Amino acid sequence: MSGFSTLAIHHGYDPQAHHGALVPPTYHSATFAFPGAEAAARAFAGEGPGYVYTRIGNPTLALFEARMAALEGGAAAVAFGSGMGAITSTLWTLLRPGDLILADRTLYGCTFAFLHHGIGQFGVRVRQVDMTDPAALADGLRERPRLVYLESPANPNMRLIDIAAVAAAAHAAGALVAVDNTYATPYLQQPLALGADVVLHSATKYLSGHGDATAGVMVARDAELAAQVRLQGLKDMTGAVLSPADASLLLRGLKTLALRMDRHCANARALAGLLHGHPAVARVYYPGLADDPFHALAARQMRQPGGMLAFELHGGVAAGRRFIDALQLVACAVSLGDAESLAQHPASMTHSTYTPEERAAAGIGEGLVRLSAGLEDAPDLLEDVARALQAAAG
Ligand code: 4LM
Repeated sequence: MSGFSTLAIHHGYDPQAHHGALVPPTYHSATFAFPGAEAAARAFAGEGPGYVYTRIGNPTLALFEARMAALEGGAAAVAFGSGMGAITSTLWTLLRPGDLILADRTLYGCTFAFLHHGIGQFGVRVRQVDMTDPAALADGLRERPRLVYLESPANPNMRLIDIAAVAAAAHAAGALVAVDNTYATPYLQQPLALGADVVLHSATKYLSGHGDATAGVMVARDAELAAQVRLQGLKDMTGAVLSPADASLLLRGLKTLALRMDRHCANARALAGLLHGHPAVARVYYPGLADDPFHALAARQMRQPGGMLAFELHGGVAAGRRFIDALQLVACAVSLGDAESLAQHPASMTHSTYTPEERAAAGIGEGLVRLSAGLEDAPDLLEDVARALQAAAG
C-alpha cells in the first residue's frame, strides 16, 4: 500500500478493530480514564500505554498525524489547532535566546509578524535573505543560524525556492530546515524527500479543502524532534491543540486531496492563461507559465505548479479594488484551498502585517491581487474573471 490516495484513504486504520465502522470514530473526549492509579502513573511517566489528555494526544488526532506522516514521508507528525499553532509551537521548541532564524524574504503575513514581533521579543534573532540567490543564502549561513525557514511556493507572490539546494547548504552549515508546504501539499511536493527536516502546514487550506476547519500540522523527519515539539511546544508553551471534531473533518478532506489538487491546478492554469497577455494585466505570478522565472524549478520540484496565482494590473491598487468588487462568483476572502474560488488584496489583507517598505523588500507589490482557484467549472471562473478584468480596466 503505497499510492498517495490509497495512503490518504486507508493508512493506519482497520475497520475491524472498530466494530466494522468504515469511517474512523471521532473520540470526543478531553480526558482518558485509567484502570487504576498505577496505570495512570505509568502513562504519565511515559512508561505505559494509553492516552492521557487530548492536548497531548487523542486517537482521532493520532490517525490524522499518522496519515500526514505517511503522506509527507516523515517519521512522525503533530496536529495543531491552526497553522500558526504549528509554526509557533515548533519554533518555540527548537529555538533558544541568541539563536538565529534565517528566513526567506517572502512569508505569510502572520508568520512574518511572529518572527519580527513575537519570537524576536525573546532574544531569537531573525534575518531574511533572498533564498533564490545562492550567494545571499551563503552569506546568511555564515552567521550560523540554528534554523532555515522558507515557504515554496511563497505566499502571496509564488516565488519558488530550490529546497534540495537550500537543504544541502543549510545542513553543511549545521542548520535545521523547516519548509511551510501549505501551498503545495504533499501531493504536489515532498520537502522531506528534498532534504528538509521539518514540514509545516496550515491544514485549514487544501488538506481540509472545504473551509470548515482551522488546523495545522508539523511533520518531522525525526520522531524524537516531533515528540519534543508535542511535549514542549504543544503541551506546555502554546496549547494549540486540534479539536477531535476538526481532526475528523481533516481525515475526510485527505481522502480527496489528490483529486481536488488536480482540479485546483487545472483551474489555476486556465486562469493564468487568461490573465497572461490580457491588456489590463501587467504581470502574472504563476510558475506553470512557460515564461515564469520559476517554471523550470516547478517542473523539477513539484508534480504540478499548484492552485494559487497572483497578478498585478496596470491600474495598480485602484484597479485591483475595482477587479475584486466586480467579481460575482469568486469571493473576496482570505484563506485558500477551498472549493470556492477566493480573491484578496495582500497589501491590505493577508500581508497588512508588513509595512509598505517591508512588502517592497519581500517583493509583494502594493497592487498585487491573489487568487485561490477553487473547484468550480473552469468556463464559469474564466467568465467571472474576464468580466472583472474589463471592469478594472474601465
Ligand atoms: C492566507 N494563510 O494566506 P492558519 N502558512 C501559510 C499560510 O498561508 C497561512 C498560515 C501558515 C492565510 C490565512 C488567512 C503559508 C495562512 C497560517 O491560518 O493559522 O491555519 O495558518 O489567506
